[in-house]
Amino acid sequence: MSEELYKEMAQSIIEGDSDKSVELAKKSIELQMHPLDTITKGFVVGVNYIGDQFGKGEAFLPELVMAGEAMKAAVATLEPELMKLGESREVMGRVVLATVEGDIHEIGKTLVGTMLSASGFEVYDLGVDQPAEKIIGKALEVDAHIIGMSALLTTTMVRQREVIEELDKEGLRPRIKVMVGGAPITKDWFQKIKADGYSEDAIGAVKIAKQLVGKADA
Ligand code: B1M
Repeated sequence: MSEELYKEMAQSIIEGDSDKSVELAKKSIELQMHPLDTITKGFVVGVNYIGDQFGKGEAFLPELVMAGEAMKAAVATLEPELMKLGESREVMGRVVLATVEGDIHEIGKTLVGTMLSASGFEVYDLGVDQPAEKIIGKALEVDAHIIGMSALLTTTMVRQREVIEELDKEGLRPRIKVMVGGAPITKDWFQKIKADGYSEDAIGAVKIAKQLVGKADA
């Protein structure tokens, strides 16, 4: 049953059909399916397929845009369910979150933000295409414990390093810790740019953020 539904979810993204993806997201809620399974086993399969096709020149920009919209709509429908997963009452810390300058990919970053909020972090999500000065300025304004940066393009991941260099220049680390993520981000890159934390997915991001504020699960 769920396998069939996961396939339909992936297909709705491949077809860029936002009405269908929202309908399926609602159905998964009715069926009390785990929202993270719905995202990773269903919708993400579709968006990855379109991404691969686009990379091979077998899908075009409008298809990528429509798939992105359908994915965004599905994740937004699931957001209240994702928030229920954490139900943490303890305040864990403040996180300034952004997709770096020149990069408008927001779905993964938003998912990470939702999971952090659900786990008790106060999240200031600046959105996409955010320059270093805006990210650092906000972190100082709210006295953030963590800056979280997402980058989906090999051409924009270098912006993560620029923010870290700027923080170091201003002597703001280790007071402010830096967590990085996004599809092209690897352990090698995280070590190379001397970030404080890195994760491949939203669940991992919560775990790392808790470690960074000294509140890791026992
Ligand atoms: Co873009 N795009 N895109 N795109 N797009 C990729 C990234 C690409 C790999 C597709 C491909 O060619 N195969 C490719 C990048 C190639 C490269 O750099 N090597 C690419 C390209 C080329 C482009 C354009 C340049 C296309 C063009 O215009 N010619 C353009 C760039 C625009 C720009 O940013 N300046 C572009 C545009 C777009 C859309 C706007 C159409 C759309 C985004 C819509 C939106 O966000 N509102 C889009 C999409 C949808 C994708 C793919 C298909 C899917 C991305 C996504 O949402 N994934 C993507 C291919 C792919 O990644 N498979 C692709 C689902 C999401 C849940 O996963 O974002 O990886 P992800 O987040 C994960 C983890 O990475 C991690 O946790 C999340 C949850 O598990 N994570 C973190 C993310 N951030 C984190 C932060 C953390 C920790 C973990 O700590 C702070």
